[in-house]
Amino acid sequence: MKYKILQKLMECQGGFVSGEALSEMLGVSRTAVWKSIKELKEEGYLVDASSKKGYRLEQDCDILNSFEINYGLETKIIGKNIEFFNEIDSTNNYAKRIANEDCKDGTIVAADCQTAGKGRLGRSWDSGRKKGVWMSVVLRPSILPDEVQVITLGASVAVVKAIKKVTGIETGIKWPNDIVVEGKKLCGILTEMSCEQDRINYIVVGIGVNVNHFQEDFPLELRNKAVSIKAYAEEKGLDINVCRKDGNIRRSSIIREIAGELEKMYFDINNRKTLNIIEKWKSCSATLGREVTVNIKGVEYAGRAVDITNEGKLVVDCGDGIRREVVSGEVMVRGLMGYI
Ligand code: BT5
Repeated sequence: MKYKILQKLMECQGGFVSGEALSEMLGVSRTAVWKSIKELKEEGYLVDASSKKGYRLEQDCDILNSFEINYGLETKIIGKNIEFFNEIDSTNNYAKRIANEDCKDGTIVAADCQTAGKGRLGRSWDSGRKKGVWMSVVLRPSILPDEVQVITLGASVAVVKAIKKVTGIETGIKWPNDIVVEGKKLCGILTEMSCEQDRINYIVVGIGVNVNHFQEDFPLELRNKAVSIKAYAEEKGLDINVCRKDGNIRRSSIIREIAGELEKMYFDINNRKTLNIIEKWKSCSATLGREVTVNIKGVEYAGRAVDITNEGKLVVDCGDGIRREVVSGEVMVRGLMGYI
């Protein structure tokens, strides 16, 4: 009920609606309206109440919940089902659990805060309250398990495009799954899969975007290598769209844009147009053309990242003259200049 009332208040765009009108429109008592308004206030919404005029939403705070994510979402599959948590251990863990229980294709799990956010290979992901987009998407693509890499590449492209659309900021992709800006990590992607030999049961794409951190919000060990959209914009003096009341970037807009872009990529994948994704990835790459070091089964090679194969493997022209194809997970790629 509270979100139905919120929707009515939003539709009034800063105007007043009387409690009576709200109770009539929604077919509930004035007390029920009052209770919902109280709940909205507890969630952080600023609602102005006047005994004569009724209620008015003094919008413009970055509040994240399933209503905000869904409001204006125009996708067909991604985000048709949304599960939101104020706090959770890891959205990826929860998404895997509900994927095993047959949740809908395209389900989004999002949280305000993660207490045990995960990176790859058992690493942890710092996911402070109200600071970022911590989300996972359940996908059931019609591809083979060994083609899964293209999903991670497509998800990175989707995030780059979404950030550009909402904030105008150009970011780059460090192969295969880091979104970086000026050498600092702004977003990480963790793809997890359940499959049989020739069939994928589901894929969970976990996306963590640093959005509203000040640089000092990051733990000490990350301060030199992590950045948020807001911290970057402030450092560069960029004029980006923020909420008037709290000066934060609206995380729900970023999630909606990611959902929209991810869906385009998902359709491409299901229609076997993976080359489209590879081409888009190349155009956003911060790795191609760079000197990199790769570690293949314990042996380190220095070389130059020259291409990406149609399956999403990185091609490295190594110092010994051999071109090696590198798969993520088995291999660590570190640029010689830190994060790029
Ligand atoms: C990743 O791993 O970059 C994947 C991160 C995926 C996080 C999302 S959030 C929603 C979903 N639910 C989850 O539990 N996870 C996903 P990796 O490439 O292994 O990078 C991890 C490393 O990045 C850490 O060891 C730190 O050095 C660094 N790091 C940790 N938190 C960070 C942050 N918030 N921003 C930038 N770097 C961070």
